[in-house]
Amino acid sequence: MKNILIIGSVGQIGSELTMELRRRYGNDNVVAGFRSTQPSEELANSGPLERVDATDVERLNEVVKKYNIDTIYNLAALLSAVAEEKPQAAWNVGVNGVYNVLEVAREHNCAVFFPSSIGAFGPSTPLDNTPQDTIQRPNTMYGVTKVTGELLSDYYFKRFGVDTRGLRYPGIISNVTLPGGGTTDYAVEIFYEAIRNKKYICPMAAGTFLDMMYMPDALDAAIDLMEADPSKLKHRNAFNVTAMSFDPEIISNEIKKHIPEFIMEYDADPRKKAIADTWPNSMDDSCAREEWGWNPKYKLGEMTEDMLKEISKKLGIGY
Ligand code: AKB
Repeated sequence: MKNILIIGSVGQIGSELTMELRRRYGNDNVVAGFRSTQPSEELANSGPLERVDATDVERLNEVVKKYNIDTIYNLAALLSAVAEEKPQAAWNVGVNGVYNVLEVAREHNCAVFFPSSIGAFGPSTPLDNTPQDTIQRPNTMYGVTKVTGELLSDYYFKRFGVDTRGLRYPGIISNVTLPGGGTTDYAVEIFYEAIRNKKYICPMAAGTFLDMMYMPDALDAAIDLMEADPSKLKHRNAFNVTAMSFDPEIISNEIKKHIPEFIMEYDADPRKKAIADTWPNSMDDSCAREEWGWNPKYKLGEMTEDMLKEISKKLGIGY
């Protein structure tokens, strides 16, 4: 029986991952950890809930002991654009927090999931078909914390035998919780604006290709990796995973297939452009496919259709 703790359960990935884990492992076996943002009623009423902060190691220890936790999904982090505004806070959560989680995991024999990112790459990384093992010299604080988290997680596996596993997530597209402060947020916002106003002012520069993934695939990826046969894993922290790569024009044209009157104009945010220009155009995720069977279900067409349908339902606005 798995006893799971999610740190960051009210965030973009955490809110949906917590509910999916509860569906799969039973509500009582999945503890939703939150820090300051109030959890949704669904999250609060469906299973155990605890205030936990990755930077507070004593509290972390207490909760892990109380619930006899054997697996921790550590999703606490500041996204890339916010991390550039608050680099000290980003380091505290993204490095000190990760270190605390690994120490607690070592002491209590827990497995740990670590979400790295395409942000772990940098300007000297090959941009196309970015290999699993390549140059990682990011020039953002977000990237620095992600590379550090990958290295620390691998170190704890090799040195102490902690079962650490991680993914380099691309931009995640979801119709449930909005992202906050990421570079790839435009790929979610565009759907809300297309339905509300039939128009979107895009903060991403024309021609910027980035890897993306629909949330159902992002959840499967995390859970499948944690369930994978350890004897098959040649890598651990962290696997390249992607489902699609597009630039703003491509996603706008896909939306136009459903909403022909939709128009997009550009007003590129130079801070986001500076970050996105150092990230891969498209990653090679063949190691994830070979080592634990990664195989995303949603490509651009299916994702767009589902996003429009679900957001239209949620907003009560037809298209
Ligand atoms: C961000 O844009 O910061 C994240 C990411 C790709 O890690 N969505």
